[in-house]
Amino acid sequence: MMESLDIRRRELLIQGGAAVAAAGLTLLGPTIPASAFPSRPGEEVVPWADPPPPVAAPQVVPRQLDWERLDSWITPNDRFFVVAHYGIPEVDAASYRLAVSGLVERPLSLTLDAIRARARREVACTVECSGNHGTPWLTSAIGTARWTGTPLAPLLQEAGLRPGGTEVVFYGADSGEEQIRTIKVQAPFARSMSVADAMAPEVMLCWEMNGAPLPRENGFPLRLVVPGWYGVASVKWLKRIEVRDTRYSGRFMGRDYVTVREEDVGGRKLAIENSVGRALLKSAPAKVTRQGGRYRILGAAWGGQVARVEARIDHGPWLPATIDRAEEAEFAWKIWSVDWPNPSPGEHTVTSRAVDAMERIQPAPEDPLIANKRTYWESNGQVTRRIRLS
Ligand SMILES: Nc1nc2c(c(=O)[nH]1)N[C@H]1C(S)=C(S)[C@@H](COP(=O)(O)O)O[C@H]1N2
Ligand SMILES: [Mo]
Repeated sequence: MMESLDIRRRELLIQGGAAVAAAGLTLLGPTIPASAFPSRPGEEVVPWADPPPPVAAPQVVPRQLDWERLDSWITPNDRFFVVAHYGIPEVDAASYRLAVSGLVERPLSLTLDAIRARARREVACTVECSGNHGTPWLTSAIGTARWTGTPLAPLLQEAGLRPGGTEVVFYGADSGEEQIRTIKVQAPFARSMSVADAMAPEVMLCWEMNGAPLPRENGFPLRLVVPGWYGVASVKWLKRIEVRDTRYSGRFMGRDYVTVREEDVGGRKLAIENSVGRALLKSAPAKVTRQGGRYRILGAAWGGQVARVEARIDHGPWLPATIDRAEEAEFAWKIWSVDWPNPSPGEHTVTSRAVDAMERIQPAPEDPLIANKRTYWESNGQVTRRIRLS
């Protein structure tokens, strides 16, 4: 039986709507569908005037989203971004085994069939690389998919966590040569989470993406999906899960994907470092469209409990965006749009900002959170795009 996290969420929304209707409220006014997609008849995309430069590391990032082509809540597999730090390994499904080892009562070695026979779940979630918008050529390392798999927590429970186990390490089948101080070693791609974080009900082992087997580049035959975390947590080509009693501090925990930010500590600037983890509140304009003489801006917002989104043109006032309620899920981006009435010809900028349920605002580039950062990860500052209108 398929239990879907976003269906449960939608039921809640429907109940909420029913409560409003029952109270006889007409807050919502006439029901004008606020759907952003499909595009309206005759609507065309006005291209951005600031296309990103060529990708500096095409082997690591072979594909990114095309914001101007964003026309669905779900990103089709062949348009989904790919990040592969050690190349794209070919894993043989027939001989594949997932090992569960370390501080467990019963180490496991599972075939794909055994994993696929477990409780089936689906989660719609957005995956964003934490380097996205941190460097000019990485501005579209994001996508949203329906991931199908099985929850991780019951599997760890079956293996039996031994007392003292505090950390769960996820190893991919891919590895590469790393220079660490004076030595050179072959190191696997790996990430770890605390036992508490790994046991969260939404963490899943997935073998399908948007109803198809995982594409090779997105982790075939099995990947971890950690909703609500930056993409780096969702280990692809998953080979081994190890429970330990020490912190794991491989390259992707302790050297890369580490935010270094200067903070004022007693009048001195000190560099404070943190390993990238949960996704941060963010939004970006996706595209500007024209339908006859009418313009609108469409975008996405994600990485937190997005309550509302605002957009501004040039240095004008922040305009409230309409969030598309047609398709929503707890861990997936929200699609928003704003009408842009009577734009003047010439060059303009378009900026957006998301606001969360606690009224926290996506930071501006000059906010110390962003401005004092010395590494490019966790670049959730407001995104400004340039456009030229005729
Ligand atoms: N085994 C493995 N898993 C990995 C990576 C990797 O290089 N190797 N890259 C990570 C990073 S940094 C990101 S952003 C996401 C990207 O997922 P995608 O390629 O399916 O879009 O995968 C993560 N999982
Ligand atoms: Mo990433």
